[in-house]
Amino acid sequence: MNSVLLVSDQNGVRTLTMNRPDKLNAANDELLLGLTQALQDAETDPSVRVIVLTGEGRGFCAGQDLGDVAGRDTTFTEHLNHTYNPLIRTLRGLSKPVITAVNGIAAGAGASLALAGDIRLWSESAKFIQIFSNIALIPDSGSTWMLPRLVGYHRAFELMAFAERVDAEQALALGLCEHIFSDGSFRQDVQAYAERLAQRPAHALTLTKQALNAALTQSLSASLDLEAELQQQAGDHPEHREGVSAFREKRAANFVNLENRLV
Ligand code: T3D
Repeated sequence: MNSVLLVSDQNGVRTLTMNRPDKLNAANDELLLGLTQALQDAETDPSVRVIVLTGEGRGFCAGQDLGDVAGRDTTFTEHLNHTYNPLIRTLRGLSKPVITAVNGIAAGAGASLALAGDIRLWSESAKFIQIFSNIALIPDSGSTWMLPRLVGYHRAFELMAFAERVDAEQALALGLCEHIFSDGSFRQDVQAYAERLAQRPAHALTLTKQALNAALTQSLSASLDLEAELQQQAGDHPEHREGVSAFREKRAANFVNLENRLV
């Protein structure tokens, strides 16, 4: 059977590949619910240190499968609450770093997904379209929250109103992605980047995510308090001892399987 979601593991990196290439990986319920479950599975699997989300073929994800909407017996609100919203909440709530590897066109809710990673890596031919207004819907799956925080209210509104096509160079300039890799070596470059991230101190990165996410909605004073609390948790962790020992011994720190090596 041809699965709508492919799952593979390599060197601490779990790659989830949306696999409906004939439809540019447009999302049906099977894909949305399966992806949410796969993210939860990755979170609880101790062998996974970094998660990569990408698409098969020339698309990353073209948003909602419009072929599925006609015969649907749920309202838009029910559908979002059942599928996209749990997916975005799960993705953004993961303690592990998520890389969205945008291999091709990201449209509609697919553009929201592209933004939702902790790190966004794009291929040189990837495109981003807040396409919802072309079918007279509003941006969803977190785009109204994420995009204005990245580009400001006014640019976000313009991108949404005209369903403007954003290419990789523009995306880099706008802060929608961190790096652009060549089309020809995209998968290998993403894997190499993800493996480098997987070598970093996982516990400290989890706490860093927690502090950054809280900072998006709280005061400086509240962030200072949270930093003081989380820094204690980081400082008490074996990763910190390994980092300091490595510095003193003038060697590279090894944060992987630390607990196993200490017992
Ligand atoms: O609960 C709810 O339902 C609300 C949630 C909404 C979330 C949303 O995401 S709303 C937005 C839905 N998405 C779209 O409106 C995008 C529709 N697609 C397009 O406008 C274009 O396909 C693209 C601009 C993304 C890419 O254009 P292009 O020229 O590169 O490719 P294409 O030829 O249009 O698409 C290739 C195939 O994929 C084609 O199939 P065919 O003709 O070869 O058999 C096309 O129909 C199919 N496809 C692309 N996007 C979708 C799709 N099929 C179903 N649903 C799609 N979204």
